[in-house]
Amino acid sequence: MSKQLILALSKGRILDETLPLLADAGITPAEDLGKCRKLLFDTNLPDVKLVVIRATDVPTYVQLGAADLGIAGKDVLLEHGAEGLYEPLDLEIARCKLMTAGVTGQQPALARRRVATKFVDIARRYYAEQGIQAEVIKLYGAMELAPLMNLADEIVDIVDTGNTLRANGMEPRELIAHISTRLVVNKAAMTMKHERIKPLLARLDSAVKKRQ
Ligand code: PRT
Ligand code: MG
Repeated sequence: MSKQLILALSKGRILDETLPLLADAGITPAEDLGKCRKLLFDTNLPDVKLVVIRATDVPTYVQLGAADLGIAGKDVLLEHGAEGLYEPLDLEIARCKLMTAGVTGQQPALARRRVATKFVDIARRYYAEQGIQAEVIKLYGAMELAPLMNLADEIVDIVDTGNTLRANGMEPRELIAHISTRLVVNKAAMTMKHERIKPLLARLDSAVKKRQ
């Protein structure tokens, strides 16, 4: 096993909140992550490298050991299943809620409900637990559009301020889960590279605690 630790970061809004947290933990990329098209970066720590990838790919990289550690939203981890991963740390960034939502004032369909989402596994589990029959429709973006276009009766999506829903004539309905960003660790790496991973976890843990 390589002596380096690879930490996989989620691109996008999580990255924007991750970099200041890493800086608080004393971890800084050797180059500006935004500036170039590179995806693999050295850091100020000789044994830590960063890889910047699509959020939904982070659990896969860590699960299969291509990265030792990863930073990903709980929504992504819930949808992925995240077997073969430890989740030792809540980084408490990019907080939001996974919710059902529908057209404002409209009653949810009583019989079979059509639900548009990119979180198909989460949605199937949720509606099954509620004893609601649901036909889950996979979309890759702009879930808010689906009820307006009569593609679906309801959506399952991430809500923060609720502005996106309101702007599209929709309202939040049920809370499925509170979401925040988590640190995940490959199970084999946690054992084989424990001496290296332990101090990194400690750095991140104290950076999170310092903010509270
Ligand atoms: O581009 P891609 O399809 O990969 O996903 P994306 O564009 O949703 O990714 P990105 O970069 O936005 O980051 C997604 C991750 O950030 C999620 O997995 C969450 O863990 C976390 N997060 C935190 C959020 C939000 N807050 C958030 N508000 N992800 C998305 N949103 C979106 C939401 O989808 C909706 O469109 O913001 C809108 C809702 O915000 P409000 O404030 O209008 O309610
Ligand atoms: Mg995006």
